Amino acid sequence: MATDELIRSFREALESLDRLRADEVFSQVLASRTPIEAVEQVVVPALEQIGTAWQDGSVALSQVYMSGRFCEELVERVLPPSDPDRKHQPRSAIVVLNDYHRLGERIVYSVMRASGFELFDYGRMEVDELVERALADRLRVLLISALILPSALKVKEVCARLKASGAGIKVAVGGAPFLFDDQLWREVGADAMGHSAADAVGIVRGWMEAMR
Ligand code: B12
Repeated sequence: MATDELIRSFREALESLDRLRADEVFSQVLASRTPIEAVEQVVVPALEQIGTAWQDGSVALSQVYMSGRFCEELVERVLPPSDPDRKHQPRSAIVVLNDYHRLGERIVYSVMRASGFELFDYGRMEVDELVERALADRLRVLLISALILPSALKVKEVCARLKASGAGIKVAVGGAPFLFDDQLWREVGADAMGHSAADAVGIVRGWMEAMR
């Protein structure tokens, strides 16, 4: 089945809250893709379409919520285990700033770990707690996931305070508001923006080279 058709079937199963059908379609997706490809090529676009449908009023928030929950379970089940040959540099962490969308952060975290990076998982934090913790942990790299615009705008304060501390922490951001507006990451003072979990790995690898 073509990717577009798989996305459509998966999305339909999610919207009708048909967990078995969603599982079935996802197994079909996995038959010809790695777990990460399956997530990036089918799960993420299906959820994005559901988000857009919610915005134009054709699906209810409960459908969005249940779709998110189903996908969290699926993703948790298939993401690869950590690579034992971990790269310990630079000290890194990932966080969801201020909002309750955690799926993207979990995917980026798993993919980073599966690619050999060790990083703190801060979960969900507010600005003050995040800045304090990042400095206390002597981070060199901070990955921030923000899915609603108010959270994305708060990245500005985080970046300003980290820069003012002189700790030299690099900040990469990702999530819907940064996908909707491709200049937003610069406006909030981040050092990089990624469209996907694979981008996160590429960004940190690039910085590692530069920090050597
Ligand atoms: C599922 C979902 C929910 C679920 C979340 C469940 C959960 N446990 O996560 C629930 C129902 C709870 C929810 C609630 C709300 N939501 Co919502 N939600 C979504 C939806 C449909 C999908 C998000 C998702 O999980 N995507 C799948 C993941 C894997 O993708 P991702 O997060 O984008 O991550 C990928 C990349 O962006 C990237 N990435 C992510 N982070 C990072 C970080 C770095 C450093 C890098 C490099 C890459 C990277 O890699 C990931 C893997 O590919 C989006 C639609 C969309 N277009 O995103 C709306 C969306 C994010 N929600 C939105 C809104 C408005 C809300 C609510 C305010 C609705 C309401 N009125 O109550 C609440 C807010 C709750 C809160 N305070 O946080 C809006 C935000 C709009 C905006 N500009 O602010 C969106 C965009 C929908 C829309 N089109 O309007 N939501």
